[in-house]
Amino acid sequence: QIKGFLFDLDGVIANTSTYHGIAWHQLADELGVKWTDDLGNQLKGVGRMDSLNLILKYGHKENAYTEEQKEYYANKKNENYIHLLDSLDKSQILPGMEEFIKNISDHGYLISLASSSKNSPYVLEKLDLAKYFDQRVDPATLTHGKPDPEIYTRAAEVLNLKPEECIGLEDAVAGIKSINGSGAISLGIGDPRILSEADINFEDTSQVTLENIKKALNL
Ligand code: B16
Ligand code: MG
Repeated sequence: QIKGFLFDLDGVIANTSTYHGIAWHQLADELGVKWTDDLGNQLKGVGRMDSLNLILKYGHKENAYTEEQKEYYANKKNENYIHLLDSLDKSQILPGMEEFIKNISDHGYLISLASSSKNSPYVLEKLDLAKYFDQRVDPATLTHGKPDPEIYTRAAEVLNLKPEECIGLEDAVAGIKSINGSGAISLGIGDPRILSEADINFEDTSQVTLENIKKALNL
């Protein structure tokens, strides 16, 4: 029986994944690493330093910078990202997501946040959605980021639920792998060819309703 929902934030609740993409693209240009859609997809859902390391690896520059220089570049990306968040408001909540979150909350499902982003509390407040969340995982406390299962295992645990009693929602390949590893049911939002490992898939957020999920899972 499903008792809880575990939410990714960027690309699932709000279109902030676009802003992460813009900020990483800018940094890749500065580092002389060629930006591709494939690189962009690899970075989705992956934490800040892991993302920088992926970019450097992609550009065959994994040993080009000291840890201190990498800190500098990671901070620079974050400052750019936060700047892009200045204009963030409720209009950037993805179609149907506020209604969906409100509906599952009204139906008594427990809700937690499994975002890799250290900016997620700020983003949820800005979107006025923090009130719906019973718990959240602080990504700073994780040993391993997505695709490791730790964040989704913890997201169920903080609700006092087993992963098997939960559905995790993700727009990223790394995130689907993380959900699957935890034992929760994975719901992919986006291109099913990219998110092929998801248990169930919806092309976009407007299709994410309790009714459609129950139908897809034969519940
Ligand atoms: P920050 P999610 C992830 O959030 C983003 O998808 C990813 O692009 C970003 O690098 C990561 O958070 C870390 O974010 O630099 O703000 O701590 O998709 O897990 O909600
Ligand atoms: Mg995401």
